[in-house]
Amino acid sequence: MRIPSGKSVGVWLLMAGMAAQLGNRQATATGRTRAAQDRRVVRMVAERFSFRPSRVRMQLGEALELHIRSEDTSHGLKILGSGLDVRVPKRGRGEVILLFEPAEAGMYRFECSRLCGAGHNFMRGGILVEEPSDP
Ligand SMILES: [Cu+2]
Repeated sequence: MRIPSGKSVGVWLLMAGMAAQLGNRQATATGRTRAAQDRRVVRMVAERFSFRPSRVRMQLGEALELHIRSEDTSHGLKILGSGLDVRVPKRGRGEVILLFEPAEAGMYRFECSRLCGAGHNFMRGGILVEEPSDP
């Protein structure tokens, strides 16, 4: 398996109130401009011992905005080979938003990076980055 290198990524932690503000701002925007990069928003739930969804697909050239929250204790999400590793706050403490802009197509595996219990090693998934079908 080829491990692609992730590039140009930003991570920021938002508490619930700030996340709502971001949501409002997006809701009042009148569509994206031509120059803006396509952004795919995926909401993910971490709960012992899985991520839902555990598989995400995106196209090269898109930015993936992953909103992750926990339904129990704190978890982590680490995208292997990308240098990205975020802490997912425990239930009720908001969500973490991770921006992933891969430089290459391929399968990016991710896993929980905070020891969360007996099934911790099963908390895994993958982001499939596909070449656009019509370049
Ligand atoms: Cu874990």
